This record gives sequence, C-alpha cells and structure tokens, in this order.
Amino acid sequence: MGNLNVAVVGTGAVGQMTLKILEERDFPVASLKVLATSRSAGKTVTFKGQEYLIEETTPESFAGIDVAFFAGGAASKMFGPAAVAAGAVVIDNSSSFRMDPEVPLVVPEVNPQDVRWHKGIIANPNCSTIQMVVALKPLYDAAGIKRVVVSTYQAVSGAGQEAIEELQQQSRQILDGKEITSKVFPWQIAFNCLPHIDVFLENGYSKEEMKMVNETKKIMGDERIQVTATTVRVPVFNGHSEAINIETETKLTAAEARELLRKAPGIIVVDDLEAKAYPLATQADGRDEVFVGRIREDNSIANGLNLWVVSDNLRKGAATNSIQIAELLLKEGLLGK
Ligand code: 3JN
Repeated sequence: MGNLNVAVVGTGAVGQMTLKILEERDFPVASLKVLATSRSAGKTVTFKGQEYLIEETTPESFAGIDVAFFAGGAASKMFGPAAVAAGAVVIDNSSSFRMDPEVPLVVPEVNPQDVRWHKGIIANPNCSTIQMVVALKPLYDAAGIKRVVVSTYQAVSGAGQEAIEELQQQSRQILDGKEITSKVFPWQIAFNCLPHIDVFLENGYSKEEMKMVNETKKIMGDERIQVTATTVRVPVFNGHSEAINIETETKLTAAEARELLRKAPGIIVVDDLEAKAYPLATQADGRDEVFVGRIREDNSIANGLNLWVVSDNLRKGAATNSIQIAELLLKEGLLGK
C-alpha cells in the first residue's frame, strides 16, 4: 500500500496503459479514482486484481487527490484547473498546456530539473517528441545541436483504440478482396502511408509536425535549435519509428555518438549491421526504453549524423513518461504530504 491518492482521467489506450504501468512499477497508490466521460462511466476497470467503477469526471472529483494523470483529450482543459484548485498535481498528456510558459514540459532523462518550478500542472510531451529528445540529449550535451530534420513513421495506436481496430479491419477487408471502410483516418491506412497526423495548419505543416518543432526547443531549453519535421502514419499497430538527421555544432564521429548514446539513460543502442540488428517497432513494443540504431555520419555536411530511433509510443511516449514524472516529484519530495 502506498500513501498517494491517485486519479486517472481517461480510459482510452493511454488511460488503460497508465493503469497498467502504475501497477507494473508498484507506484505507491493508497486510493485510486478512475474518471472518464459519461460514455464510459458505469463500466469497470481492473487494477491490482480489484475492480474499479469508472466515474464521470466533475470539478468535484479531485477532492483529496494528490496526483491526477490526465490521459489526454478535452478533459485536461475542462477539469485540469479544478484538479489543481483541489490541491492535486496534474500530469497532463494532452497538448493543452505544453507551450504555456507557466507549465513545465518534462522528459525525465532530459530536463528533470524543470519539475521543480511547476505550479500545479506538468505537461507530458507528444510521443514523437519524447523519443526524439531522449536521443538528442547526450549528443547535444557533447557537441551542441544546430539543426534537426526528422521524418516519423507513426503507429496507429497513437490515434487511439478505434484506430487500432480500423487497421485490423481494413487489413482483413483488403486480404478478403472486400471494399474497405475508413472512419478514423481520412484514407485507407492498411498497406498505405498517410503524411497527415492531426490537423493541417496555415503554414502547410501538420499540427503534429509543429508540436515536434516547438516542444523540442522548450524541453531542450534552447530556442536556437532548428527543427523541421514530416510526420507520417504507417500501418504499424504500436511503436513509433523516426529517421533523424542532426547537424551538431562540433564534429562527432559515428563511433563517438554511439558511445554517448550507449551511456545515456533510457536508451538502448541496437546497431550491429552484420547481425542485421537495428531498432524495430515489433521489438520496442512493450518496452520503456528508446532504441537507437543505424548511427552513421551524414557526409553531405561537416558535422552531420543520421539515426533511426524507435520507442513504444503508448509507454515511453505517454504513460511511462507521465509516471516517471510523478516518481521524480516523489524523489524530490514534491508530492504527497
Ligand atoms: O498520433 C499520434 O501518434 C500521437 C497523437 C497525439 C495526440 C492525439 C490527439 C490529441 C495528441 C498529442 O498528444 O499531442 C493530442 C493533443 O493533445 O493535442
């Protein structure tokens, strides 16, 4: 038994993963409230072998709560401030507060110190940003970073449970020679790639692409890092992959970069070409680390590197990172009484 009164808001793919990881990591939970919209209220979830009734979230739900994990969606804006007013620390997986200068945006391997200045809300970055900054951090500390060009290969689980079901259904429909139906994605996702994640903005980029640009600068604490992104949905169930091109300030050889990455927290280097060893979504699925491989010099510029980076987007990209933030608060004596 722990000593913290915990609320999890949201019971979709990220909410369910949050409950699973709270249990796996034996987070010190004294009491648990599972909150959601009226649509899910009345259903049950299991935590540590016990059934919990899902309650509808209201501003009054947070009385006595020490830490509230908001799993994403509209609930954050609607109820986050009420949770803070009730005395809870909110760890929010949505984009609602990420760029708010009053709200720290934290990846524990990169900017753990930022939890100290929170005013009630700490934001969890976008999944694609998290795995990228974990890989960038040791290279930045050693050689500085001028510019990053990233292309993502994002799994359907990032778009939620219904998106997972859509990929399953369309794959079956196509293999059976049937007409496909699309509800979650604008086009067929099975056997296809869609360069379209979240909505498009006036500048021609998708919102997902601009999240990667803006969040990276905030987490790294360096507005000078130039970032450009192309984010693509691919027919993979879980685990986001990224091709990352980096221009450092000073030269790093591939061997030096590999050694820095190998020693960095939260990273597993998988980079043995002879053994055909490189990070794969199928191998990152169910893991909490960021996998880095295909580490090589970009010979088209003086100080360039290329990496292939893969991580479980529901775990490190969402639930695990949120819980690591809470664990960091506990370690710093900033949570509970
Ligand atoms: O599509 C993905 O792979 C990640 C999706 C993230 C996402 C989906 C809907 C709304 C977010 C996010 O975390 O940025 C949001 C949002 O809160 O804006």
